[in-house]
Amino acid sequence: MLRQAGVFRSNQQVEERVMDSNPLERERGITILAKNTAVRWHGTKINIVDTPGHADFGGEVERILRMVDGVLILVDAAEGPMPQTRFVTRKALALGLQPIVAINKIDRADAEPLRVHDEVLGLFIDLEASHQQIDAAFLYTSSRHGTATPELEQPGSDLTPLFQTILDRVPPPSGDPTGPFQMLISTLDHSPFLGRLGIGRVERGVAKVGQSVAVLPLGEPGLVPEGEGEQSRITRLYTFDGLERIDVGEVPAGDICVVSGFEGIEIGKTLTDPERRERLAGIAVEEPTISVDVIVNNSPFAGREGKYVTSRQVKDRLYRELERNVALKVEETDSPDTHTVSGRGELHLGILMETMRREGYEFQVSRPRVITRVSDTGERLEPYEELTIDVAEVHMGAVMEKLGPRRAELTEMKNPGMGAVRLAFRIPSRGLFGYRSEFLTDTRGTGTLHHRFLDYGSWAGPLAGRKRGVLVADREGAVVAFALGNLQERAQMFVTPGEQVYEGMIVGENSRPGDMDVNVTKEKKLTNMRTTASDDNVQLEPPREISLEYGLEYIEEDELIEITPANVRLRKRMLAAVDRKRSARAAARIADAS
Ligand SMILES: Nc1nc2c(ncn2[C@@H]2O[C@H](COP(=O)(O)OP(=O)(O)OP(=O)(O)O)[C@@H](O)[C@H]2O)c(=O)[nH]1
Ligand SMILES: [Mg+2]
Repeated sequence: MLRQAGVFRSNQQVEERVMDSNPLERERGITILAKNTAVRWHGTKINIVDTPGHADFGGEVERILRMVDGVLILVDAAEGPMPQTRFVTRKALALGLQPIVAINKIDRADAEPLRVHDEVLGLFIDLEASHQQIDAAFLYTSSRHGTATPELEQPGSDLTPLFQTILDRVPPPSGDPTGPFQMLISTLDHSPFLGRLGIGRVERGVAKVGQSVAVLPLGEPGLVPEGEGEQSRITRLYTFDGLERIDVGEVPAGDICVVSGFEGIEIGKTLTDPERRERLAGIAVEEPTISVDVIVNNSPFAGREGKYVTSRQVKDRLYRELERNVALKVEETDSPDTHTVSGRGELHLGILMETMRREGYEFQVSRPRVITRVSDTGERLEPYEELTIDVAEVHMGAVMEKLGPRRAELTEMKNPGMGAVRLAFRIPSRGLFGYRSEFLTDTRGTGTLHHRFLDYGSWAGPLAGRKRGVLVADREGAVVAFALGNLQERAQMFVTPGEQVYEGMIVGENSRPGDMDVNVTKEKKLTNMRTTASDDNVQLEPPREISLEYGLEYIEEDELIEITPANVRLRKRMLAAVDRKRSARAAARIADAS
């Protein structure tokens, strides 16, 4: 759309997914933050907000939906609507927005656009779309080839049908440009020169540089008494144009703009004419589903690799994140070194941690806990996810056997042939903790697994946890190949020779239940006689890579992830082996007594 609307010069080299500008977005190939752009088509300006599709970033979608008058829903012509499509579509339909459906990637060899068309209609009906919404325009597109068509029999030659459908179907903004100024802030940004910036749509009147404006505090919609909130002047205004921001003098109702001049601006706040202090409804964001504790790093290696390590620094950073990450929550705990951070899923929290680590922060994280709710009838509820698994048929038995005790329910099974199956389950989020590593072992690393938040359902009762124990280093030192060579027969190692470890650090996975303290720094005894040269040449299996998100899914309650700019380590909360033994004995005594 950017290209065909003339945003780029004809010979300009443009990278793919040009709006996914943040480094983590480029690395992972997913959109994380919602972003604005705008194109012109035959004299009409079309503001476009690109949002993430993944349900974990649902807060990004919720906060921008108030800026738009319609939605373009992109569905893959082979995969059909995914669980995350359901989430964002439900949000948009509930706000009464008129959808346009683009069934994209029709160039794929395995595309089945007609089947997907039916699936999308089914989804709309399921989500209780209005008659008008069900009557949505459907287009078949290939963004790779830059084509759109309303009829599959007549292949499109460009995106004209898409632009035309947007002009025909999306109503122009309804705000009255002659009324008193009013605007809702949907996004925050920051400029080194101008400080805090607010992004949103002018709902009424005109925003003008130099104009005096009231920033109303958050609260119920309606008139706000004099004296509440702050008053300040608009110092700069920008509108969107392609990938640029254009410095302008004024912005009329209906257009989306960036304003500067207000330090107290927050997402969901209303800016108004000081003479007409009328607050708009704020931005409704769903509650988080999982929490972790973020703890100051107190491992023996604390402070070695990070720039920001103190409790104050970590706390300030977490609170700063709240300003723009609207679905996140941060709470204090009894300990000043620990904050509870809650979000929409492991990916939501994982991305925050990955970002902090790249900025130079060092900290520790606990095992995630699900956030339970109570239903209207007083029943305890917990979050459920949709789990999609692709495996070879031969591994299906192992997968089913493990997922049963984790309370997964098979919802769909497809057999596209060639010995592979696709399985879909509904499973409590808790049931997934620790499953990924088992899955990889059971499928010899050949299976793929995806999961997404679905909804809240009945509490599933006690669930099985991680099946295997871990290997724990029993002393500090550098890892030696010889020691790994001896251990790898009964374990999958996480460390490589030369790496520094400390007592209480997790260095591998036991092939059986139960933890084991091991010495990974043990050198081979030196003898006078060398028997064979091969003794020094141990063949090591490659270690398991421990990523941050892997760690979140893997660890148990008595373990932590230590996150630094250079490393992700797993550790026991209690580092000294003697302490762990004593506490295990005490726990056993209590269990015996009861
Ligand atoms: N074959 C084919 N591939 C496409 C087409 N459009 C996009 N892709 C590919 O699909 C992949 C995902 O594209 P994205 O633009 O990141 O998808 P998205 O929906 O924005 O993803 P999220 O923002 O993470 O939800 C990329 O590798 C694209 O190259 C198409 O028309 N045909
Ligand atoms: Mg995207």
